[in-house]
Amino acid sequence: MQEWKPTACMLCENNCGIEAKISDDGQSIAKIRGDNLHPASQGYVCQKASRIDFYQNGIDRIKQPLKRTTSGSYEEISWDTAITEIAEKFVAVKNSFGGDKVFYYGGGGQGNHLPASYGMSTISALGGRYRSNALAQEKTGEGWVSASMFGAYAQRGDFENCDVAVFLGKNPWHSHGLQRSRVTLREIAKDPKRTLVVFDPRVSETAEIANIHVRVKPGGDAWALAALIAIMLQENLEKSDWIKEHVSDFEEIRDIFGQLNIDKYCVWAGVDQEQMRQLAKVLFASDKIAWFEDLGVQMSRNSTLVSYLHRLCWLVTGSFGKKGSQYIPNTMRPLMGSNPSLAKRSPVAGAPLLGGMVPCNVIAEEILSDHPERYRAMLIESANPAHSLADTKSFVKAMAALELTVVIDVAMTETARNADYVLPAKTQYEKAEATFFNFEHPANYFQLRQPILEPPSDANVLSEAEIHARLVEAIGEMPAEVAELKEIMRSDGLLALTKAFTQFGRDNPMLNRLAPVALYRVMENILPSGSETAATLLPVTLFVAQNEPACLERAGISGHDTEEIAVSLFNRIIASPHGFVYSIDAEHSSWDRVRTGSGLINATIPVLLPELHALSDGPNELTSEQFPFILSAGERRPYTANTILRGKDWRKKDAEGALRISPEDASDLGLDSGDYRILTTASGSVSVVVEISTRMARGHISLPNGFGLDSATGKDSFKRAGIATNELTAAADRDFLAGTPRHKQVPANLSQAF
Ligand SMILES: Nc1nc2c(c(=O)[nH]1)N[C@H]1C(S)=C(S)[C@@H](COP(=O)(O)OP(=O)(O)OC[C@H]3O[C@@H](n4cnc5c(=O)[nH]c(N)nc54)[C@H](O)[C@@H]3O)O[C@H]1N2
Ligand SMILES: Nc1nc2c(c(=O)[nH]1)N[C@H]1C(S)=C(S)[C@@H](COP(=O)(O)OP(=O)(O)OC[C@H]3O[C@@H](n4cnc5c(=O)[nH]c(N)nc54)[C@H](O)[C@@H]3O)O[C@H]1N2
Ligand code: SF4
Ligand SMILES: [Mo]
Repeated sequence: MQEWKPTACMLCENNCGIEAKISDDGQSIAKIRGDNLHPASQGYVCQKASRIDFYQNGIDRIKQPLKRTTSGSYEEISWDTAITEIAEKFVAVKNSFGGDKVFYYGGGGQGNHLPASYGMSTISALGGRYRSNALAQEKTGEGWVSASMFGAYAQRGDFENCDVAVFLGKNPWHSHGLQRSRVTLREIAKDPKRTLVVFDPRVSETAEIANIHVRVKPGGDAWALAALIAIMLQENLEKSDWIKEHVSDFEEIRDIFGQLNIDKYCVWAGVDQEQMRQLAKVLFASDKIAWFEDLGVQMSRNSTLVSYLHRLCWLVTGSFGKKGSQYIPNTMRPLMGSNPSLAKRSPVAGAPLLGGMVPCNVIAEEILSDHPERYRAMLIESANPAHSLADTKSFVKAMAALELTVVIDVAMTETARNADYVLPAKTQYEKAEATFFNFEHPANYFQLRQPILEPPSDANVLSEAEIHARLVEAIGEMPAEVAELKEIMRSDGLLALTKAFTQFGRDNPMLNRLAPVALYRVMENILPSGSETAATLLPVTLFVAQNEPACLERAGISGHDTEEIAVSLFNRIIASPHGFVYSIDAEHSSWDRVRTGSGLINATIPVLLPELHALSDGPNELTSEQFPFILSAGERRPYTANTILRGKDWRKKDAEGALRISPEDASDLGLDSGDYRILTTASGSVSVVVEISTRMARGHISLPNGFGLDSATGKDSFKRAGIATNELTAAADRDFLAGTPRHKQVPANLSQAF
């Protein structure tokens, strides 16, 4: 067995640092342990980390470039043929319809964000404008609300130091999202001076240990939060001095909530009014409250409005910009744009491009129209939208309607199986990789993982950096400056290159747009072997050096000018395979990142006020005689990891992904665990295995996320494990503004298996 090598787990956004031992044949990851030297995870891992060889040696791994034949099967082609044909076909689409008709989807999963920058180079070379990824089916509403109130993406809470932790539709025991999640949750729950609060219709693993579990009705969060705010304002339980100092336009909010009928709202939310009043007192008594919203409210009724009400809770309780509360971290790259304007729209549906992204739920609809501005080609990378987006059937149909679809992935996914070309990428353990999910505060970290394995000898695979560099060259757009920059790097080093790159970029904006592929070509064979895919980080370090030099300096990264600081940071990244702290915030840093002009937080978002008023009409009934259940289509469980791990052997339990149902409902229907039933929604019908679970409330049923993948068993035969939830969902069932899907409340029916 070889020695331990530092890397990271890529099965969820935490990206815990791990150390891996490679088998003697150099082909597989044989042993895993938490990496004590990782600055954020500090040795922590959950039960899934040990499963990552099911990714590295996944059953559906692709090893050669593939082209779809007229019969629908795939033939292996050479890289030269693939690159030449794909470039020609993209250019033909550009010439016939315009480069903005080439759509980019994906670019990064839970553990890899470098491909997106390389992919955007290909799109920029074609003149593309429209893009999207999974964020535009979960976090764009939250991002836009944050941008409207804070002028920045304000999302994170300081759970380590809080006295009260509030989770809205979030089950961090399994889904994580905060570092060392289970350790932190246990510490809060056990400390009599601290309070763990969970809003969830289910007794989730987090709710189970919570001190206050608000068992809201599915989709009832808007009424629950509105009632909570109203209680605090009507009973003078708000932090009024803090509000005066930090918030603008709060009086309008006070008026709205001053008149709100708390009794009715609690009934509509399905919550106990006494419990809400007790919670209001707990919040008023605390000065350190950390909050986290996730899919339970973001893929839910009133999703964007709930993100707003959630942030109003921060204001009423004074939960921002101080220890133990909400903060804005100094990230390497902002995950989402922070422009609250609704002016930019998608070309066919006219949907606002929140965070610059087309809402996932409108993509297929736009392609399947006869509108002259519809997209004509798509490049899909590190994503599986034919499985992960609402209404699989429409997405597959949309792919077929395009002139060209190209998928870049490590596995033959459900999406790849519908593409014209499939390009095989190196895995995240065969190239240097990183994520921009670095959200810690006050000390923030970054980890560039070096490759720990060679690709299998029969695999003809490339990194995304190399694939896109070749595509941009074949399109004929590789910037001419590359040769000269390479010479400068060779003769005078990285600092000279950085200065020349900045200077050349001023004269040629295209060099900036294509910087990732250009710098990759400049630095290949010069950067330490294996690190070359990190080239795209140079402009990122310039960005951070420009914007946050004081935070870098506190972490010991400094220089005489921006380029020197950037180079110092870049060198540290390359030399720190365990990850390192690159930024330390001051007490005021979050406030410095509030970009509203006045420095105050905006309490009102005019577009959402009609929605807020409309709550007084009460909720629409979600169920009916035809569909008496509310299905949550996609819950995180111990052995789910989006669609990163394929097949079922990696799961230690729940291999089929059972439908969970309450004992009361099961008894009404005469059901036992292990029985099969037909589950029907307005979009489809599937056969499910049932598990009776005391976690579920009456009327609420739940399926896990990431099941229903079709793994190859032969050339054209597949085996499916579990339910592909998006065969049951509808793209039109979405938020009025962000377009985010309402997967947590799909009306459904259960009937006898035939
Ligand atoms: N094990 C595992 N971890 C993961 C992932 C994975 O696939 N597997 N995926 C990662 C990804 S991409 C993401 S985005 C995160 C998501 O992380 P979470 O959002 O925590 O995951 P979910 O289990 O989908 O939903 C959280 C909770 O919402 C509750 N819920 C359902 N309906 C409602 C409602 O109407 N109101 C409220 N308040 N709650 C409701 C559910 O009962 C559930 O407990 O997890 C990440 N981590
Ligand atoms: N009904 C329903 N639908 C959902 C959800 C739900 O709860 N319910 N959850 C949603 C959420 S929150 C999310 S985030 C999405 C996730 O869905 P997607 O964004 O589609 O992503 P993943 O399932 O994480 O798949 C990642 C893909 O990247 C590939 N990959 C892995 N490593 C590499 C690499 O190094 N290079 C390349 N090129 N590819 C690589 C994997 O093989 C896989 O195909 O699903 C969403 N869909
Ligand atoms: S799946 Fe577990 S070990 Fe892996 S990154 Fe997430 S929390 Fe860490
Ligand atoms: Mo997600």
